[in-house]
Amino acid sequence: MIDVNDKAPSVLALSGGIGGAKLVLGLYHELAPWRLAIALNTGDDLEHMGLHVSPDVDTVMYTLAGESNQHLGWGRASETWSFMEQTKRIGGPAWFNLGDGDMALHVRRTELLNNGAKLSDITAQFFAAFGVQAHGWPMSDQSVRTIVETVDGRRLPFQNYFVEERCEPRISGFIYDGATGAQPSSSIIDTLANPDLQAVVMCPSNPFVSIEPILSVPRVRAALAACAAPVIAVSPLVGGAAVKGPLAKMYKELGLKPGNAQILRHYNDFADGFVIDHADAAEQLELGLPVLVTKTVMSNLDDRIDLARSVLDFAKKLAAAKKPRQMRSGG
Ligand code: FO1
Repeated sequence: MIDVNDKAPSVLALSGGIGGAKLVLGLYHELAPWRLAIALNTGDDLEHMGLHVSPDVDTVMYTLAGESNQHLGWGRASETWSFMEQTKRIGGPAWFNLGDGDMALHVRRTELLNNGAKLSDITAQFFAAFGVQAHGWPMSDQSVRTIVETVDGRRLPFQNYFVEERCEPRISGFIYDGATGAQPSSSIIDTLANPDLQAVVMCPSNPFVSIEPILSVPRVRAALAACAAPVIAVSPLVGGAAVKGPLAKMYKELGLKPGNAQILRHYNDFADGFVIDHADAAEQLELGLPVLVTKTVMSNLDDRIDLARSVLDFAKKLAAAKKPRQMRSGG
């Protein structure tokens, strides 16, 4: 019997990017809404035209509110673009598109931040305003920004790499600028320590630019390693290629063979189970931990819900075998 006064989440998802938001939606439909919490990547955040924009926060909020732009994968549905048209007309930056409705979030978020509000409190206000009952927790209230290092010696803020330069530069590495001095979200740390937590889900996002920023915040990795609930990682790769985005290209440019063994290296310290697609079933024997082989490509809402259900069932199976453990070295 669910105690409706107990709003503690039973599942914590770590999500960034467009792929991650798909599974978050499946989990949102599968669980009682308040039972889902999402650790949100803010490494993609940027200051643009004096505004603080939090893409991965907004993508999850729009997705759970049923207002996401299915065509673009980001931003809101039935958006208009007068602001951008008029911005270009007067010589403003054209490379990063801010929709008219979307602008309300950026202007209001910037105003509240400038008045001293915390990003986590602002996000809770916005989620409530959009009728989203899941808990959306930015990984930190401090600034942690993903910087992409390129082989020609540049350090590109993430959106300049991803949007302005369309992921074309050859990369040599990543910096999570600000991570060492950042405090992790206390909600995330407390939830990971909650013995009633039933599962942690690493959503199928790009590990380098959507999940590692969250893991780079001090104490997050240790909290995951000490978590009593099963930690399930869902691979963003199918057949060695990223379902969406630049992941396979990143692996190649780093001299690494794109594949599930590589994905797992990001999560070795704490993953209890790994979910891969049927296309990669042959790899399961070499991965060295319990593997669920299922359909991980999510083309519609049913796919999102089915994958969420499979992941939660897998976690239940692993929960019996799970014992708290110390953090393993390497990773
Ligand atoms: N992605 C683009 O490819 N082009 C854009 O102009 C763009 C603008 C934008 C504005 C707000 C926002 O929340 C997201 C936006 N995105 C855009 C997507 C964004 O770059 C990605 O969703 C994430 O940062 C990657 O996970």
